[in-house]
Amino acid sequence: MILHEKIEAQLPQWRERVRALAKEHADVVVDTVTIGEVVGGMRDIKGLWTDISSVDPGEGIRFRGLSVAETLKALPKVRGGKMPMVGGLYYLLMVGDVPTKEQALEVEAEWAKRADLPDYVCKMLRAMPKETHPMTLLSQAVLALQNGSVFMKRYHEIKKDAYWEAALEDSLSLTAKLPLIAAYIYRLKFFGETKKPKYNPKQDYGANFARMMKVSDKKGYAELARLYFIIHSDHESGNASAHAMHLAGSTLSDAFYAFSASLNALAGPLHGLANQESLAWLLDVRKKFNGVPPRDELYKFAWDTLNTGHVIPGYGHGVLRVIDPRFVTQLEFAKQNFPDDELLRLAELTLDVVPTVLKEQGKAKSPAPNVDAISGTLQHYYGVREFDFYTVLFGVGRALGVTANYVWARALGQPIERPKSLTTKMLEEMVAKAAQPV
Ligand code: CMX
Repeated sequence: MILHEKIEAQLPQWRERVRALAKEHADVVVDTVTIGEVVGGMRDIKGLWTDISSVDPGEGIRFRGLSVAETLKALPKVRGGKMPMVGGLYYLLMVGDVPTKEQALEVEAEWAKRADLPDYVCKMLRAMPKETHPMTLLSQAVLALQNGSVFMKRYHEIKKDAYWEAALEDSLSLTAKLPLIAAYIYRLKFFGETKKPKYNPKQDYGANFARMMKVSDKKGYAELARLYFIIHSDHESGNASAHAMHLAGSTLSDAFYAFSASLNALAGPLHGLANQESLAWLLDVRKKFNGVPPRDELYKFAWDTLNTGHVIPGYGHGVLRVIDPRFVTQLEFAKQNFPDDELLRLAELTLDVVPTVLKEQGKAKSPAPNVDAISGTLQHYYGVREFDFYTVLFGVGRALGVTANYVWARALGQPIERPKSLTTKMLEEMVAKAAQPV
């Protein structure tokens, strides 16, 4: 398998680099930690290590060194498509190089081989109460697949050096099944359909997903699916879903256990849920004004949101200090494909008004839009209007990045994660000590 071959070829060199860091430079100081950071959710503490992606506050995400725009330009496309094949992105994340079209197609073919959903998983999903949240169903389905884990089966036979191979096997099977699981959940939950969708090996990941979702007679949902999965794949290691996967995986839980943990973190309103909140805010505006309001009315509406103690969803970011390039790419996609859509015009007006309002309020460190400010608008246009499903879409994309991290963490022998905790009293003693004259 191409990913196996390409990763294996790089391992001696990577392992030597890691050995040198761990053995010869272990005492070099990376960061100092303040009490503010400890009580502030460990924000900004440099304590994780990954080569899959990195986020620069002034620039945004880079996948293996490539910005979003560079990634979309460099990766191979299907014939007639403008958005890259998701298989090419997975190759880039796993291997670190831009693939040729043939290499991207090899990953796509590998997924097609593994894209089947056991009947018992569908049966389990059907047995769940109707009101179960789609994210619960997704996490359950992933966990239900755990009994097929190659890592779990081989664990006692293989040496540490070979863990990554079993991890890769599981990651490929998991990512291959996710579009089927997500589409099955969508059709079951919102339309009562129980028939299992079929993956077509002649279509790529994005086209398969779009067809299985059966959402739209408008052309272009396959292109949006490709774009959506690619830009949501990774955002370095410290975000909650990536970190949850890494932490669970560090105990040598297999990829199914670890990704279910990742999804459970993604399901929270402070993480994966903001895209639906953002669309809901835009729809509220549209309802109140019966369309796109004049600028001054929107300005007032935004202030009203802040004055009632709420945040304006889709704006601000924990790390980024510029417009999120993932927002920019989605806005360009929308302008190219449906420039006259009313909700898009409203999202554009919001882009003009909300940063001004947030700057005037003076609290948010960044008044710029993030990825979530427009992703719901795009799904809405193509007919995916069931808000509860949006985090599932995020989860399918996120699997690509977190499994690449998981495979490399095993390949480089990253240990079980175990930061040290302190009690409140210990922190207070540190404060008292720091206040004493020297
Ligand atoms: N609307 C109103 N107030 C905002 C705001 C927004 N969009 N963004 C930040 N603020 C406020 C914060 O609530 C905070 O207020 P308090 O001091 O009263 O607690 C203050 O500005 C400072 O916040 P910050 O340091 O700039 O931002 P944080 O790192 O604390 O939070 C985030 C980041 C994303 C949670 C925040 O900007 C927010 O709530 N945005 C709206 C929700 C959203 O879009 N979330 C999706 C983020 C995308 C992602 O994580 O991928």
